[in-house]
Amino acid sequence: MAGTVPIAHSLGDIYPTDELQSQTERWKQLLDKFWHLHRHAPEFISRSPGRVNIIGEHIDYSLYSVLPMAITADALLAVSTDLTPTKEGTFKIQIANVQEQKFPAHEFDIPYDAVDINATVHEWTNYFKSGLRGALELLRKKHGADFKPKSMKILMDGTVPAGGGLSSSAAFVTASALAVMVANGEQTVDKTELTELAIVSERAVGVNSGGMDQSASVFSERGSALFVSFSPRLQARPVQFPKTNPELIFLICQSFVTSDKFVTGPIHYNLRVVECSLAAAYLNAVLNPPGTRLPADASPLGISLHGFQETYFAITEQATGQDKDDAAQLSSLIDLTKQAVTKDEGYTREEIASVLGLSVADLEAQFMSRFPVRAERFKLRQRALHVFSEAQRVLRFMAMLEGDNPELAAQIAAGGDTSAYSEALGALLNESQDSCRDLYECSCDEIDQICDIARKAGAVGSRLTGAGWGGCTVHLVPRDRGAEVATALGMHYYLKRPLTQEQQQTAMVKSTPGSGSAIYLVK
Ligand code: NG1
Ligand code: MG
Repeated sequence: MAGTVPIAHSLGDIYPTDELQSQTERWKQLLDKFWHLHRHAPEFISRSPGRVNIIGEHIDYSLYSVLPMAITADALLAVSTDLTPTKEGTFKIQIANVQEQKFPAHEFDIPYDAVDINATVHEWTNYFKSGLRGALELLRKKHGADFKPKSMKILMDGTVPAGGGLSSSAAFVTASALAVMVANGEQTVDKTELTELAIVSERAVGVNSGGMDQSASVFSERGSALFVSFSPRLQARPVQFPKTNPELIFLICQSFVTSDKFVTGPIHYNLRVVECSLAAAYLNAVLNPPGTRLPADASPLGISLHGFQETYFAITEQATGQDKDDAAQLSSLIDLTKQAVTKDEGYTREEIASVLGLSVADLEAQFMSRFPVRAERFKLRQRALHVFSEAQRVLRFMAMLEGDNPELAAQIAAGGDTSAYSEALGALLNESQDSCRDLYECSCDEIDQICDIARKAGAVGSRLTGAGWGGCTVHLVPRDRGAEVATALGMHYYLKRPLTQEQQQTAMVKSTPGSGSAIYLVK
């Protein structure tokens, strides 16, 4: 699904009808505030949404396909370009946030060719700068090394909660990169180029991320989930849910346990990325014939579990003449991992290094130097088993959405009850949650509790969404059970926590799939 970022002509192009009034009010406030700050209107607004992941958790950086959807919460950047002369060889960025207390305004004089980002301090404008840096690299590639970036005045308004698992970061980085492209005269912005540069850019903020969030933010279309694949290259296409009876809705519920990847990366997110790469290298060393090179593909660390799958089956299929489809390959990988990676307690650096034929220093340099990690043991068995089984669940979920299902079609046509189908979809989400909790260890007590409450009240599937260790949950709920689920969560979870009024209001949202990045030209 190639294409360019759309120009929105009205808010109705961006938001669903039931949100038009509140969004119109919000956009008006953004424009007013911009005027108040700069005494002129912005030229355009760059918009990118957050996302919720339906299924396929922690497998994007192993280059397996995932199924997220955009939500309506988003990052908006109101922008004008600025012709005021600047210091020789620099351009100026003036950036402010509508939440000025929480996110103070800044001014930067930036050399044409060096956007400096200090990833060791947690500063909100780093996300803008990382989008800026990525966009400038692309612009320089297009227009030559002596390209001079424009100065910009920016006012940001974000409604995706930060650290809440709905990918405020990808929304902000993507909207920033898009804003910089447009401010510098790009009439059209290619979606794939924008996504790829946002993926690489976000790593500059200190998180070794996969590519799901940025893809969902850029490519999503209203009313559809998005199937995103990363290998052999980034591809995204919209996917529809069948019209079940009762209809299915997504309920997105915050845990209000904040998990900040920037702070906990070395023991959580970045460590998992490293464990997956180590698992791929380990499997390669013990299962592939000596000398077989793993493809150094687009994985953040150059070696991915998906890359291992490809080499392993290329070799065995050549030897045996047997062809396996993806699902069968994944089943074999689960068996092979259980046989070949036996240590439940995990592997030390020394143990892994000796299997890979490396010194510990080389192992650390190769796998752990770009992003720091802290661990005595690396749980290769559990992480690989999660990834292979989760990749399989994505395939099963997709087959249920898109495969031939005459029985379901007949039930839908006859207006019959399709609960059995919905429950089977939900079961895959529940299995995903179990695997995240037990094998990947990225859930937490509060998330487990929320899932439990929701399921008992009628959700057919409940799981964490995004990185986990707190953050957000997603629930697949038959519409007629939505109120019950919300009431149960209110009573048994939210009322028991000291929440601010704002938190109470944003704790649960019913979400339909939203639209992706857009530019709105202010007349
Ligand atoms: P969150 O923390 O929800 O933004 C992260 C990664 C994704 C993916 C999920 C887990 C970033 C920007 N995003 O999402 O790429 O790996 O965790 O499935 O780091
Ligand atoms: Mg994020």
